[in-house]
Amino acid sequence: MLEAISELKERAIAELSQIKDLEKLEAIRVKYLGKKGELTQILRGMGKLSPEERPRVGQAANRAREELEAALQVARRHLLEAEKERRLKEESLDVTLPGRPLPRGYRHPLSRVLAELKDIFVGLGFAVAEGPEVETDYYNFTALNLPPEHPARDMQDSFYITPNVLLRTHTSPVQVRVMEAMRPHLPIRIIAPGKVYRRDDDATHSPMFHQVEGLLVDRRVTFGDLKGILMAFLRQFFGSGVGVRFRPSYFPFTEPSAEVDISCVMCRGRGCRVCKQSGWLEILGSGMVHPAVLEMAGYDPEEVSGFAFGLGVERLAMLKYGIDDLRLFFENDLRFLSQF
Ligand code: 2NL
Repeated sequence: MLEAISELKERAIAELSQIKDLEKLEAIRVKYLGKKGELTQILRGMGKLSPEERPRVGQAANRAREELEAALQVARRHLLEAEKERRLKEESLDVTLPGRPLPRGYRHPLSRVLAELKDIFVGLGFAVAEGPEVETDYYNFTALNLPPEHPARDMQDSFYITPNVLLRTHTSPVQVRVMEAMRPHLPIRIIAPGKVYRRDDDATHSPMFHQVEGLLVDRRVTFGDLKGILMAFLRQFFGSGVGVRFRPSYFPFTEPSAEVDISCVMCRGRGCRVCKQSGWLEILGSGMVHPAVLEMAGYDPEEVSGFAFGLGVERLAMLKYGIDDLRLFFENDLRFLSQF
């Protein structure tokens, strides 16, 4: 019987050394140590043994059980270890692989032009000022010397929230607010970029568009200063060869006033559809700040003077990139936007 135990143990260990997976291991455990396993059968047969033999066989059987259990344990650990190694190898990440590229984004053409305008004017010594898009009629009209009967004040032309509150129709109110806030500090040298709103909607007009206004207030500011700054700006934005002309004009908030034309960027002044055969493009409005505007903001027009100008960002972007329909800016069609 002792031989049978010893033989059984050798056989079980030999079988264990061959196995490749945990199911096989379990099968071996059941086959030898299970309720109906071979070793269990042997123990059951011990009743037939003599009292002298019984303890020795019992001890041998128990030791065989312990050894087998230990061998099973070792084999199980090896199998688990091998399985882990295999998975580590199979599931390993190659961190040196290049990442999946994200689709490239694009700057909106209006954002690009706006950024370029800011860069140029900051380079000329101007600070960037912002303010509310919902304004009182005082800041939007009255403080800018816009008379009560002016058409821009009409509900037909502007978006009113209440009789005294509306969406700003230009960024001038920002400049009025800065003048008030800075007084008596001089000079004031700012641009006011941002959204403005007017009741217009067709191929060349959008109810929301972007404006950049500029303002310089100091002692002894002249029309020559205005001309110098605008020439420097236009040459940087359109190129040093651009032709520029100043035409007398009228705005309620400037006196004298001038509109500024550049030589047509499409035909270089020869005459085309864009410039309506004139060779010139109207690009901005400007003038010396009206004394009444300075006075309402708390400045003595005998002591200080200033110039101001205003331009439309969409129009500049259309000329710079040869865009012929204003609505493209607001439709968010990627076929258009991905070109910038
Ligand atoms: C245009 C004309 C202009 C101004 C805007 C201004 C602002 C203050 C005082 C005086 Cl606070 N003037 N702004 C002056 C002249 C022209 O804009 O055609 N814009 C698109």
